[in-house]
Amino acid sequence: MTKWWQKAVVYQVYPRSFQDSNGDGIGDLPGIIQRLPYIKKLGVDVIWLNPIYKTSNVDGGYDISDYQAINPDFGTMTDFKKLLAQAHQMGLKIMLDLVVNHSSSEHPWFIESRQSKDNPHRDFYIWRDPVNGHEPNNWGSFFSGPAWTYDTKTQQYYLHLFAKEQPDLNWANPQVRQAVFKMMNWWAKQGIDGFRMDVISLLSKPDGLPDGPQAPNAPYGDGGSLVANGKHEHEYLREMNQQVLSKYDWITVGETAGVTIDQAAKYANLDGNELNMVFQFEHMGLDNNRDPRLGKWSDQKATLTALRANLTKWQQKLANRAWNSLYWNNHDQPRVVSRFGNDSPQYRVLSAKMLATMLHCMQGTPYIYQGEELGMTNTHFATLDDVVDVEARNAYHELVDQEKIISGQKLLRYFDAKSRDNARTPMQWNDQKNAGFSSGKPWLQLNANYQQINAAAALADPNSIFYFYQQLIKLRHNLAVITDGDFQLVKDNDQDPAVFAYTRRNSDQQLLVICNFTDQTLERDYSLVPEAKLILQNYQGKMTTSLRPYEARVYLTD
Ligand code: TEU
Ligand code: CA
Repeated sequence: MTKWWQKAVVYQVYPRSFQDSNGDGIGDLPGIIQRLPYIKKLGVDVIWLNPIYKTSNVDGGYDISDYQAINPDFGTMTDFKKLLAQAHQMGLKIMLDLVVNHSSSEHPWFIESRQSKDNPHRDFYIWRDPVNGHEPNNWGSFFSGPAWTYDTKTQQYYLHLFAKEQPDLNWANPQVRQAVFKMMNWWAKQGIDGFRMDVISLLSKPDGLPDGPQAPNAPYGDGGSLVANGKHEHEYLREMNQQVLSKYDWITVGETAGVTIDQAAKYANLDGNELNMVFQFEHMGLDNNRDPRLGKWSDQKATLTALRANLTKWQQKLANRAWNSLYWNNHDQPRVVSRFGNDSPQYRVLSAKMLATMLHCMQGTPYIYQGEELGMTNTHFATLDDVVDVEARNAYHELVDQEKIISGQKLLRYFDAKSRDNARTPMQWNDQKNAGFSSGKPWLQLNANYQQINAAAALADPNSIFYFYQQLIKLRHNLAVITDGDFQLVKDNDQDPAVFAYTRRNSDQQLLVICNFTDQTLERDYSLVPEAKLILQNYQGKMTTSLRPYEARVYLTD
């Protein structure tokens, strides 16, 4: 039986960058309330809000100092309740971000924990003695530098897989798990509709915390690959499911860096005793640098062949075992039209629609990141001063200043392609002052193209990317085959370097999806049956026999 969240489409809001209501340059909850009609108009079912909790804001709110309080920059609990009530009234559900692999170092638990070795909260976190005067192992943090910080007060190191202000919680401690489950049940009582779970695959750390694999000349070893999908991971999630999730008709999605198909099949198993679905990351790593020391920092382009092979694998190998999530973008990823499409004025709209078609006709629950429905593009970082995000700034410090692996100029060009700030530039509402985002100075520089690319222009243009997404969402709601059909590549398409063509089929419908990933006009023959109806295309006017640049077509046979 189809679950409601299998037919749903989610819209992701990054509150800091969505809509400022009081001129302080920071997006806020009243701003989101103002924009609910816009989100409703798009036709989505669920809104996912990035963290809205009290935070020291070292990592965009992913360093939480009180899980049950609202970040005052964003408003108050009253504002949140108003947002929830208004969204519900409009038929929109709200899912929150659950960040419980780590807390902020300003969380009272950690403030207590670092006081003394026998503090009742000591074991809420992961403390170790120095080894030969050094860190307990070779792990590097995902945000550069070592994953350990020495605390002079108690002369031990604490573990932080992310920034040093984000100490990892010790999930092996049942008190930690109970405290988290209690907090989740409290949010359930407030009436929320689900959680997106931050780096949930990293909860269970390996016994003995051994060194990780270390690339030649790399400053640190890779702890992440040892931690991901650890020994007790599924035990913890099943416990969470029993004590919290099973009680509510929620939508839950785990952010699971390093997840394989077989692991995903466990996290998102159809028995429903863990999560509904996970975000896998393989397609987000296809354009990584070949030098492992540079990781994601690159201006490399993924080939269609690699992208298709990857997405096809996830479509087919998860079918009837678990449920996929579908995404091109989020607050950590560069803008899809710049990354996998073509953001030149000539092809931006066409290629954004093509990419949307490719993703939204697949099986899974699609996620749209704010501004994706406008075809917002990557931005440009002229100097390091323009770069705000902790991941990029720390990387610059380590790779340019300390290790001298790359020049500053080169790394800035890689930031243009990959920095998380690309996703976080303020939402472009109109061509007025600060794009209608704020009457004050925005916390992060706007993308310079807001006069051309903005919501007001999109809403006034019947052929805009916005209305194209609206059509795709309607299609999903109306055509069962998009939810339940099987997925097959068109014959020999796996060899095609330029076109992605697949079918979706159930017992009474067939969908044929054809996407030209290039700026070339191409000749292809997919031997269409005469009954096939063209139900969606990204060009207006007369059909041609050849595929035009970035052309996308969807045919239905029933
Ligand atoms: O991101 C997890 C994660 O795997 C990051 O390494 C992320 O993929 C990376 O920044 C992309 O280069 C989650 C959140 O989505 C992210 O915003 C947080 O910074 C991070 O966890 C820590 O909470
Ligand atoms: Ca504000």
